[in-house]
Amino acid sequence: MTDEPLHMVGAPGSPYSRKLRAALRYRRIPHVWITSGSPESRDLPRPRVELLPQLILARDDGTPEARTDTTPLLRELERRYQERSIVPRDPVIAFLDALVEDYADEWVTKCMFHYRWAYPADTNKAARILPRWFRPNAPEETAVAMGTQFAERQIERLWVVGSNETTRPVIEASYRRLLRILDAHLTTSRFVMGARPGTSDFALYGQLTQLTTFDPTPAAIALADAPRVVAFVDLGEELSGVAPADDDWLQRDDIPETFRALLREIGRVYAPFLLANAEALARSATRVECEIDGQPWTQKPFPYQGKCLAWLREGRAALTPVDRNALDAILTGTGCDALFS
Ligand SMILES: N[C@@H](CCC(=O)N[C@@H](CS)C(=O)NCC(=O)O)C(=O)O
Repeated sequence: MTDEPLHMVGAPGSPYSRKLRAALRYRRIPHVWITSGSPESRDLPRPRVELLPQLILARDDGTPEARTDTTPLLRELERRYQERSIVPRDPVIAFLDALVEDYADEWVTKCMFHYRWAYPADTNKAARILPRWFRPNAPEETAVAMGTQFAERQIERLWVVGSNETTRPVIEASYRRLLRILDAHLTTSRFVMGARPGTSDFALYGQLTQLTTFDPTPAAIALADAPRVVAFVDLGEELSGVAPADDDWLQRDDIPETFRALLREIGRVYAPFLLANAEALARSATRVECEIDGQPWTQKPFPYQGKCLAWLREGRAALTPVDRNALDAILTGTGCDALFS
């Protein structure tokens, strides 16, 4: 690997950008942060799909390419950089880490999007601040117009991520439970994946940077219900000084009850959603209609989350029979096992 710093394009209000940046910092991978829309971003290669964050990586022939999607990007960085890995050695623990990462990226992000664009106080703040990150020197009326336009566009997309009057109670109750579950787990464990952070630590951190610090409504709930989680997020911003040891990961024969509680939460909300979403996609339905946590859930089918379920199933199938049995024993009774039956 060259020592050339990697160019990363992101935005402070993008939870996945925060996820990737925190991981690069922890892993001490040389990088430069370029704010999306800034003059420095103009000459960079464009990605196939305009998503944030983007990481400019050299192809085999050395030409630069803008890559997106933090989950495969973190695995690509594991191939290119050996030190300070964030993927647990034990394939069973690595699978659990990937499952929690997926839950953060695809379910907790519903909480993030819901609170930001369903609550006027949060929408106002986002509309006032987000455009100024992209165009810090824009004239006042331009910044205000951009804010209004961006908010209208995101509010229209609430239905896509599944935030609506039917799903509101399910989303909000799951956010509050997550705070309590993380608070309990972080009372006995420095990170979600043990005494060193895994990919799921950075995925949860990414979404929680918005929920516990930027968006006023969920931030007030986090401060009141789980100040330990708020502090965890502040610390996650810069972990390059952490000194991980090889045996600092969770151990498969000693899974803490507080981590099982997190698996049960995933089994309670994300697993039933993934299954119903896949079923709706399979019959080309225009709506996902199911029950989550004993309450009705409805939203547009989400193709990318159809892939997420397939990747989880491939990940489990790729385990050795011994490891798969060990994993299934851990997942039994959590509701996550329904994903693989
Ligand atoms: N699975 C992707 C999700 C990336 C994503 O959705 N990023 C948001 C910003 S946080 C985005 O670019 N949304 C497109 C848009 O708002 O047009 C990842 O993990 O990187």
